Amino acid sequence: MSSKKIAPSVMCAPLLEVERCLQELESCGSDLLHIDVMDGSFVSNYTLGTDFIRQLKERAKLPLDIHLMINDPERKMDWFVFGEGDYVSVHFEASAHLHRALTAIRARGAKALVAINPSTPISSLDSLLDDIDGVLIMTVNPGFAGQKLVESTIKKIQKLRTWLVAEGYGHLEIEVDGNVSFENAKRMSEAGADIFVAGSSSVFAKGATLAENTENLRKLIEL
Ligand code: S6P
Ligand code: MG
Repeated sequence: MSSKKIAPSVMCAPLLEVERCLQELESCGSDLLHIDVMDGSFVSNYTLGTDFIRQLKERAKLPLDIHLMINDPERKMDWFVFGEGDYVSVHFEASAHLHRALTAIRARGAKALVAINPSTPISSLDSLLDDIDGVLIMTVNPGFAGQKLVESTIKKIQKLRTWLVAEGYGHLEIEVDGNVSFENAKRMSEAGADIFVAGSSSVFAKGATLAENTENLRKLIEL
């Protein structure tokens, strides 16, 4: 079985049809549900919130992959419902006390990931490697769906994978988020990405069903 995971981005679903989308995503082989949380401060947008996540957690069969694009996440971890087997990412750029946030995530049995923006160097992760289960590489600047890939991030994925292996942390997962399109996904996979956030440029692309798009994406990321 493949270790590559597809994480459809729920903010890209037609929000009044989330229930139908969930059923389709669950039956067509998605691995995680990517939930974008934006606070209007760390990024210039608002998206899915605490009540939505609570209800989703009760209903969803797949693990959640909560991407917190919020300032000072270490003060807010109790606001969010998650647990064993879920993934939670906090941004390096958004916290002065990252270890507190990471410890709180792991204490609840979830996987703790650090997210880094396209301009944040991978050396920022140096003192975090023992405290994380993976790294979320933003391949666009966070805030919106439908953006164009920041091309230099492909090399960054490869550099991160090489560095993690050299440091003895090759088991950490690399997640990519932003314009993970049918054109870009294969290169991201070859560079060493494990988890693929699938939004408007793949799973939710117009003209085909969620199942057809997921199958196409799966073929591209399997190496
Ligand atoms: C962006 C957010 C992402 C988007 C995803 C959309 O700030 O973190 O998770 O939902 O990137 O996918 P696409 O294919 O429209 O870029
Ligand atoms: Mg995201």
